[in-house]
This record gives sequence, structure tokens and C-alpha cells, in this order.
Amino acid sequence: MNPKPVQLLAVALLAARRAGEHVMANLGRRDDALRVERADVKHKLDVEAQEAATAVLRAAWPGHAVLGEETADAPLPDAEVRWVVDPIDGTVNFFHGLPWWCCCVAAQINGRTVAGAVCAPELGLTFEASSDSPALCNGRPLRVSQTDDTRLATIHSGAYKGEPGSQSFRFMQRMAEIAQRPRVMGSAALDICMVASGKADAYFEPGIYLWDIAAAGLVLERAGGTLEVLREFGGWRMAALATNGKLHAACKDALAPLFDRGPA
Ligand code: LIP
Repeated sequence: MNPKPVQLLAVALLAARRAGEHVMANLGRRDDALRVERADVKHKLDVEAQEAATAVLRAAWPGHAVLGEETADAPLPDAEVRWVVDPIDGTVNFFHGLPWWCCCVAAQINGRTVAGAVCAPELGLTFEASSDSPALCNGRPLRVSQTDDTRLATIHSGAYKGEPGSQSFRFMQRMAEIAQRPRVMGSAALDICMVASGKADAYFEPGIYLWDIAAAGLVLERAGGTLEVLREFGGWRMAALATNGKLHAACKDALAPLFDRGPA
């Protein structure tokens, strides 16, 4: 018998908070990178924060599988419950001293996300949701915006970290063309949580990973929004569209022709 979604949520929150506490206790190590790449940063605190979150998950349910960004290439045990961890979403922001980053922990049962926690400790924000409980931010209910015209919408996006000046920009340009204003903030999870909060209207990224969006995606859905994977590219990488629901079809229609020219 699997744990109930609200039980999984309680542990997801604890794990995300522990990861965030570890990072906050080491803010003086912002430049302690393992590798500074052309379009990404691999940070020692990513590894350590994932270890802090995983310790909580293992203590609760040793038999569950844990998929973490820092160990994504490792073989995953066969288990009905899979935890999905992004220890620092917005690592490049963190490395540069920008507080717009978060720690994400989601629980999936047979591939369906049933609990999610997004903890942004430098912003003082914790987002949470389960399939049996509402989307909350710091304990207060969330609701998506009612914006139904993209020309009045803020649409967030991001660039795939695989290479600089990537193919992502043609997708970002298209979103900018239909939006009131585009936004590129550097954390997919926080972008999606802003849509859930009604403070953004849509988010799209042509090459994003499951750990970036799983927890925030449930928060969005429980706040009345829609998360859709438009393409899957293997290796947990996908093109994902998150909206307030009212803008979903218009955003999807605007993006469709671009996919015919190949992935980001
Ligand atoms: C980041 C995402 C962001 C994307 C970056 C990167 P990370 O995740 O949150 O939306 O544009 O390329 O993938 O690497 O900081 O966990």
C-alpha cells in the first residue's frame, strides 16, 4: 500500500526545506562551483543539497526510487513511488547572487505526480500541493489569473542550457511576439509557481527537465492551471507549456509551426 498523497507531501516539504536550509547555511560559498560551463554552472551545493533532501526521503521510505538532477544518469530501482528532486532550480541565478532560485521535491506514483514542494528560501516562499490538497504558498491558497488574451499576458520562458544562443530563442521570440511582455527569469519551477499564483500567465520552455517542473507543475494544476508536455526528447528532457488554462490553446497554436523545424 503506497503512502497517501498528503503523507508524501509532508515529507516532500521537509526534504525541500532541508535542501534550502543547507544552501542558506552556505551562502558564502556561492562561487564554489564544480564546473562553470559556457551556458550552465555545476555547483557543489547542488550535490550537497540533493544529498540533504535524499537523506530525508530515504529515512522516510528506503524502498522508494529517487531521481535527482545531480544523479540522473544513475540507474533507477523499480519502485511504484519515485521522488523527483531538483536541489537548486536556478543554479546560474544562485551562482551570480540572484535570489530567484528554489529547491524542488515531487513524489510520483506510477509516473503521476501526486505531491510537490517548491521552497525558495532567499525569497521566503514555499509552494506546495498534493493531488488531495490545494495549492498553497506560505499556507495561503493560490489561483491562476483570468487573463484570456495573450496580448495582455506576461509569458515566461527560458533557454536550454545545452548550448549558448541555442535554438531556444526562436521559441522565446514567438512567445514574445504574442505576449504583452516576455519574461526570462532563470528558474522554470518559480516561473510555473508564478503562473499558479496568478502573477504570470504562461510559461514555455523548449528543452526543460522533469525535475525542473514536476513539483511546480502539480502546484499549477491544483491552482486551476494546465501543464502540458508538448514534446519528449528522452533523458527526462521535454518541451513544456504551463498556462492559466485560458491561454493554453493560443500559446500551443503559436508554438506548433516551430516544432516542425526540429527541437530546440
Ligand atoms: C534551469 C531552469 C531554467 C532553464 C535553465 C536551467 P537548473 O534549471 O530552471 O528554466 O532555462 O536552462 O535548466 O539547471 O538551474 O536546475
